[in-house]
Amino acid sequence: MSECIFCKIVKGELPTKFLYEDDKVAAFQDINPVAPNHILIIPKKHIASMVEVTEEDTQEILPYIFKAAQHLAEEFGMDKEGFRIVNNCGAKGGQTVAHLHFHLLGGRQMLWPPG
Ligand code: DGP
Repeated sequence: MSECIFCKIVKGELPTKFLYEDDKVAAFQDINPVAPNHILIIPKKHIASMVEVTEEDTQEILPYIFKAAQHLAEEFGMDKEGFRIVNNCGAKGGQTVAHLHFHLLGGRQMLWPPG
């Protein structure tokens, strides 16, 4: 778990500017943005993926993810134009970092279906 790159970011071991932070979650720019606004929102606690989320997490952490997303959407002017939140889960879901994270995407027209 100490090798988890997002845990290292949370611990300050990889210099990363937080765009939002509270006791439960942190948010920062994606290193490989696919939209003009591409922010990752993560729990500070290590949770490998959506399937590892416990009932306690749904009460203690997930509300803070939504709070962060709302705050950031407003701050970056996405609340008026619209935005997308994505969670990739597991291999077929396209997850590449095994620490739960939500992509907050905006600043361009989103397409459907996603690839
Ligand atoms: P996913 O494919 O859903 O697991 O998304 C992982 C994202 O994490 C991907 O868009 C790139 C991003 N990422 C990976 N390593 C780093 C890092 O060290 N810093 C930042 N800011 N983003 C990272």
